Amino acid sequence: MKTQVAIIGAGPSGLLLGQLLSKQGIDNVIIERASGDYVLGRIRAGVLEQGMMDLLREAGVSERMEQKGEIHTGVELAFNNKRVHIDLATLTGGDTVMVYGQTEVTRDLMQARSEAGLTTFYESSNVALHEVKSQSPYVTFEQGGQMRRLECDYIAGCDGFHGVSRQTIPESVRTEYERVYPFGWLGLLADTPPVNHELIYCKTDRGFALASMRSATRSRYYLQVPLTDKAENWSDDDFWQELKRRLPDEVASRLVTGPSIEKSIAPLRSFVCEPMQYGQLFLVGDAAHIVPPTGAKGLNLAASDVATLYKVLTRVYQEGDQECVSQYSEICLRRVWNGERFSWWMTNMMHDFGDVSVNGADSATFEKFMSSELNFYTDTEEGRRIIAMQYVGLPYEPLSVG
Ligand code: FAS
Ligand code: PHB
Repeated sequence: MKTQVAIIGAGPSGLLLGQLLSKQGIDNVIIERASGDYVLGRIRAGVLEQGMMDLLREAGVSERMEQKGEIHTGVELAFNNKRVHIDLATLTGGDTVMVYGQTEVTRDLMQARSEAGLTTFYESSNVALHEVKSQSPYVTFEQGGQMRRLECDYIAGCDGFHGVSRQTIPESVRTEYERVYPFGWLGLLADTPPVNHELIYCKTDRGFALASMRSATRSRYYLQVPLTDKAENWSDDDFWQELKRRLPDEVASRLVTGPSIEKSIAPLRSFVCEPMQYGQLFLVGDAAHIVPPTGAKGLNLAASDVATLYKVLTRVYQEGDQECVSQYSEICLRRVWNGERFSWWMTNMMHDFGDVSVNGADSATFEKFMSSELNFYTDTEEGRRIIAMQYVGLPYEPLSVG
């Protein structure tokens, strides 16, 4: 078998890249470890930046997003018994975010790929990347009990944090940067009306909480929990009671509770692998970087990587420009590190680090620093503008002129 671009992973990165390349006539095949249903069953991101909305429109898969997604012009931070509204649209000159779940984005992309008759090998095992430094790399994998070999020009490693692609870059070449946080997020999905029309990020002395949503009838909530916690240790009622303790009183008083349809704990980590390319292999999205979800950046940074790789490969195949290939990693990392810093900063400001010392400061001292930071950036319009600019997403980086 041969294709132009082999894509490892059918999460949002792989599917979006495949769709964009296909619209430019660039042949691609996706190799995915799990089943399509399993991929759809993962409940993850909920907020899309302007750049991702535009990319989904360019990919021709935005119809349901336009119908079912909700434009949000603001977001709230609640702390020290006050609620601060960050007016995203006013502070950024009109930029907004879209609330539309990653599951729906994945569903739209899967449907478009299937309708276009593009090849996706689900439930593939023993995926291995070969000769990535040569001009003729290839991928081997097992599918339906048969070993397969896919010849290609380039490989896009869109296989997430636990994938095989990053491991294909020799350790001597890779530099990995990491911060693991001493807590996780317990997420709950319920078919109940959201408690508020905008997202509320809550900092309390009991820990962080986030009130989000998927639609007017489906809510998504998160609680900061210790790393030792397990989702099965939390009954729905325990979750709702604790959420009420962390929401602002007026908001908690109107919380509609109901049975959970999903409950899971996600660990929080900041992680970046440099470089994001090696020979004909490009790392995309979570395969290269992870952020704590406090800044709603994970899925959105994956999208900006996809945009850059799509532009590079389109230039290669349509203009024969090989020069731009070497720009990929540097261009992606400039925006990735901005997203990493914002997510780390929001996590430090909004969470309770308990008695864990941070950056050499004991927890009480660190807490004082962070409270001052939160007040400084929310008390002034300039400070709120800095938060708003990052939250809606910084502009995508252009390729330098070839
Ligand atoms: P993904 O991990 O989504 O997809 C990788 C794909 O590759 C998967 O389908 C996997 O099965 C496949 N794969 C793995 N190894 C393979 C192999 N060897 N061969 C073939 N295929 C392989 N982001 C936010 O913005 N907000 C959130 O609230 C949020 N919550 C999250 C909660 C959790 C539990 C996790 C893990 C992440 C969360 N994220 C969130 C981040 C998340 O949305 C990612 O940024 C997004 O899924 C990135 O998409 P991909 O890069 O496609 O990686
Ligand atoms: C979500 O709705 O899942 C969500 C929204 C914003 C975040 C994190 C998660 O920052």
